[in-house]
Amino acid sequence: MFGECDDFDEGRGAVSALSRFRPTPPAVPEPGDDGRRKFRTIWISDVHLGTKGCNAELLIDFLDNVDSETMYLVGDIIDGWRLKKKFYWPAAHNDIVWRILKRARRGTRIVYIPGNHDEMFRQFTGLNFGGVEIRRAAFHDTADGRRLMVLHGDEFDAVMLAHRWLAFVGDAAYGAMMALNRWVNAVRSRLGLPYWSLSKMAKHKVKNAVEFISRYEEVVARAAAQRGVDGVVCGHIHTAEFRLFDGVEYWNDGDWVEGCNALVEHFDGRMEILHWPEEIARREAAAAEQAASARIAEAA
Ligand SMILES: [Mn+2]
Repeated sequence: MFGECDDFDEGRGAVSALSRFRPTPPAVPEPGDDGRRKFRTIWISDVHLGTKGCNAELLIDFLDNVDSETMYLVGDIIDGWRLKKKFYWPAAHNDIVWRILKRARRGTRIVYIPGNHDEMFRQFTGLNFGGVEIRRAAFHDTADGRRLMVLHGDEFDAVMLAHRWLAFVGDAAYGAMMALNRWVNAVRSRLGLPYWSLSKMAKHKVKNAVEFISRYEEVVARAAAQRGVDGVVCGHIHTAEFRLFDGVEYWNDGDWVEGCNALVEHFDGRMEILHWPEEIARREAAAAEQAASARIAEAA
């Protein structure tokens, strides 16, 4: 399917290409859907299928352990930019698409709001593929009557101006810069030149990244306030967060590249950000405890 990306850009034939798409059965079979934690709503975004960065195994574990009436895919689910440059599509990525479509067939309402990395799907806004509704943005009414605007969040890039990439300065890039810093200064010292701190510059940039995120959250919340809603749900900056700006709720559902987070709404309207690696650790600890008490009961 994704080898046909050029067809997508052509527009023509793309709709039929997408409607013909059937993922092959999953490499990792899906367990039964009983015993899953049930939520009213789940939001996930920034999965970046088609890249090595995607934590597909963790996302499969998440999908196999939770269920909801409605699920929002808040953009950057498939990384079309990267796929066009280099085709990368392991079995686990297919398993995720299969699970999402299966969920739609089981009756979960699935709303897909493409982001900037999967913007090739934006041309299908208003259409429905296998029970997946494609929207540019959505309004979600919570169980306790709050109205939330749901969008990917790249809409604000123009307002945020330059240095967008700074928000993505990762540990690996930082570490590489530190190594480079050591090398540059070893050379400089041999040449009799004074120490020059690349790391200081880097730290300044990281501080800028923190400021960027904070400013972004405020810009998005203010835009939501102008639309007269109670809050906003977005993704895009790979930073799961809840903040209140003059009573307007800002929720970011995080990502599945670094944080592995999801945003959920409980049946009473209460919302929660789940950090899935922590949920797995908790589940494994509970299982170990249960196994231990079973052994004690057996011994008694
Ligand atoms: Mn994005």
